[in-house]
Amino acid sequence: MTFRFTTAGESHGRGLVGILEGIPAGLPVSAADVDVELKRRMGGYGRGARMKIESDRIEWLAGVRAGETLGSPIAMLVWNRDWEHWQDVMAPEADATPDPQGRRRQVTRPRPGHADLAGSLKYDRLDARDILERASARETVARVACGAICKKLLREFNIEIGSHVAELGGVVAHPASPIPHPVNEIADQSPVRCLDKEAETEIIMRIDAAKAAGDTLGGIVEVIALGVPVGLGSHVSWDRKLDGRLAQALMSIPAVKGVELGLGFEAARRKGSEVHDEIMPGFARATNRAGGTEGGMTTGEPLVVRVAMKPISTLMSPLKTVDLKTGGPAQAQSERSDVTAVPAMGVIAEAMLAIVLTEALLEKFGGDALSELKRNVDGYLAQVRARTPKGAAS
Ligand code: EPS
Repeated sequence: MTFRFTTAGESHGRGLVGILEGIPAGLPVSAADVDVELKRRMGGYGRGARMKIESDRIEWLAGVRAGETLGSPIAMLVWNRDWEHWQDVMAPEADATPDPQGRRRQVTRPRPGHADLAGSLKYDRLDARDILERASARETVARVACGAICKKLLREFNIEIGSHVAELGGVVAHPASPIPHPVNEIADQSPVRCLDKEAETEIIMRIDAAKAAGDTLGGIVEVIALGVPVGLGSHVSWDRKLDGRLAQALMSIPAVKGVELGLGFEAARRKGSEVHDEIMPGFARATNRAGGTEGGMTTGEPLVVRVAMKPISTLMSPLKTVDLKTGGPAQAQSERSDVTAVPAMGVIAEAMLAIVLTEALLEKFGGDALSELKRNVDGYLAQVRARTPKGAAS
């Protein structure tokens, strides 16, 4: 069985499409299951005016009938409400923009940090809008829609994914330890999805200050998956290692610059005795510094991934650049944008984690129908239980 996931759509184009193939037949799904995740993604203190225009909701295009998946590719559409204001700029027809030099709202002063310059050179575009419209994080709407279906599937196996903001604008949160669960029930109450109230207040002040200065802020999100069975992914080949696949998927989120599993970079500074998680009777672990993988496979412990996002590269107080039209020095283009999107990035990271785990689950257990997949998972869990020393949780 092939699992595939792709998206299409430009930020100010007609809309966004997400396509997901390989989800077994018989999974109950509703538009509300998806829309609730889209709404979470739209939130977060520090977002710009665009989120007041949009009201993201999916329309099913394919793959679902009578509230259940069919096993066929699932296609979902989200209209861009802002398209209304951009029709003449973004129209697909040639006669709407007869002269490429005469296009409206051209971007010829590439923003340092954005895809503008490299993309314009690579794709031989004079107007960097041809690049930035797709490079925009608006695309993540479609990722979150696909991730919502994956989350629904994972929940059938008691796998639950959540996230919280661990750091924003240089303010480090100190949440209670262990992190309370379900983490999203608490994180979603906070305007910056932070579990530490004191840090939340400070973060909001920093966002306000950055906005006043025409600047932007980055941060770190921790994403957690509970209930993941031992043995997803594999040690046998580089491209089957789950940690590598997670890193790729999370690093692909716009503006993400770093991904750590468990202790991450900190593990490199410690002795082995302070890093590895001792195996206790019943195969329980004394600690989970590995963050839930060993040898490219899940250990059965919570998956704990930290994702670092750089500050958004559209600055209202712009940096130096070179004008693509004149070749002369200029100030980078300023467009309406967000001061920070770190809280939203957590929701997107949850979606990407759900997509990677779904792919790994389907590749290990197969199944065209949910019933078949469940039998396969149950058989494997019974096998693992049989090998687990008595009196222990498995
Ligand atoms: C983005 C710029 C802003 C963000 C956008 C990502 O959009 P606009 O230029 O329309 O104000 O709001 O994010 C979204 C639209 C979204 O849905 O997350 C960028 O340049 O990446």
